Amino acid sequence: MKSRIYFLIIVSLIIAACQPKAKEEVKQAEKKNYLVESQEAFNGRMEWWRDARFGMFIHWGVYSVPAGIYNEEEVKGIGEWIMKHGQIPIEEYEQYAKQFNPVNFNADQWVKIIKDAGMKYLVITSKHHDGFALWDSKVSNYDMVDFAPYGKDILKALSDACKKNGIKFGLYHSIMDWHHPDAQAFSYLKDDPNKREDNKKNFAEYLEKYLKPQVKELIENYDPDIMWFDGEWVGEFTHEQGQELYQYVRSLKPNILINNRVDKGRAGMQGMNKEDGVYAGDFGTPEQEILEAASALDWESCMTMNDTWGFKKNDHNWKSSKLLIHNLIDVSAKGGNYLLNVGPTSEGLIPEESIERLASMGKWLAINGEAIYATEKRNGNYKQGDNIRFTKKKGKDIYYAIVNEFTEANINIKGLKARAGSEIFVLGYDKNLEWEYNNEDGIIIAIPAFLITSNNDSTTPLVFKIEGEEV
Ligand code: FHN
Repeated sequence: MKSRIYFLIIVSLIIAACQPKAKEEVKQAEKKNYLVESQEAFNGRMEWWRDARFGMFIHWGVYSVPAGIYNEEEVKGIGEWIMKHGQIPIEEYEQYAKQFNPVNFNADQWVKIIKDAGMKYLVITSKHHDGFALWDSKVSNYDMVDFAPYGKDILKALSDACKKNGIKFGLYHSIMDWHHPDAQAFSYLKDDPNKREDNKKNFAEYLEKYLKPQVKELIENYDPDIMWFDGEWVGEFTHEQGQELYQYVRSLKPNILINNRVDKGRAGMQGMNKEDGVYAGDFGTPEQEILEAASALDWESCMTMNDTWGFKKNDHNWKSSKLLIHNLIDVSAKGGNYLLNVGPTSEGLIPEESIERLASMGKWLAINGEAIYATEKRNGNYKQGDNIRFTKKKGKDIYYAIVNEFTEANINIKGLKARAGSEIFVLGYDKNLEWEYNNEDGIIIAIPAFLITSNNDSTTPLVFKIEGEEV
């Protein structure tokens, strides 16, 4: 009898031991490989982003408190790097966090500025390299709610305001972390070759126990449309970890978009290394640059309006509205997106200079937006000299010739043939224009005098809408 009982116990123990393994195996088999995706599924996921063309980048964090000044001296370089460039010890930098109290922050106002600018999405720093979290993290106390006097969750307010207003919501998240003890390694402290292996081990722990749980919080609590990683270049972060992070994020939200800096595939600032899909990431991220030519790959040029991402009180080197509008056109013609940065103050205000420029862009887009949004990514003819850029409406035989400046009474547009009998318009003016076509000169459009005289106001560049084909 006893031996039968022993036998039964042993059998049930064996069954119990096998049980979780079998479940684990099923789980493994079910684990989806998000690095492999059909073109159709990828196109579907990317659609809103490709149509959007124009988004706001927001670099906001503790660095807006010193605003470029440390020990009464100007620290050279970009504002959000002040901790590194000023060699500010962690405990001292934390004191700035204790003063970070943006009482004038108003999420609805920010989203209104975004909408009025004609932007369709935003990407804000949930955590920059300094490690400070803008949301109420349960993984760490080094955040806006637990560590700073403000005590309110910035990402909650912004994600709600975005949802309410139909603006897509993205999060910039730094892989490098100057604050976390296990992430110090080559990135911040002096690199000691004898400690490299330990550093890698520590960093792997930081990824598993800190970065990934924080990313999980972000995705579960704020439902972002984009995870925009950065700080991936540090030696202790590997390609395999990048692929794994990509898989992890997609497993939490399958239709999310992730930039290429989740992995090690950024090829310089142009950032377009896709090498047979070896590197993870849905789009390239040229920084402070616009690709030299059109590309059929997905890319987004991120750019500052002055010389810093995070607020610096003495940076007044603003780009003109005209240049910013031209950049947006140039990027769109080459099939990319434009992610234009603002660096709010520690009080929570977007600088006036930025607001003015965004308003001008919005004014231009309100008239000419159809030549920018939902235009087709293609490898075709995207420009004529420096003065003209071409875009094409998605899925239609409609082209836009966007002319920066002109003084002549006629304009010749080459590389396009207008459909016989079709009408050519300038967006914003309700009269069709006289035109003719010949093989040598292309489309010759007569420019009415009133359009030439308005050349310098905010309606320019002018957009000619042409139905036809490329030749
Ligand atoms: O080091 C950062 C920098 O502070 C800023 O966030 C930009 C934005 O693309 N990215 C990094 C450098 O590539």
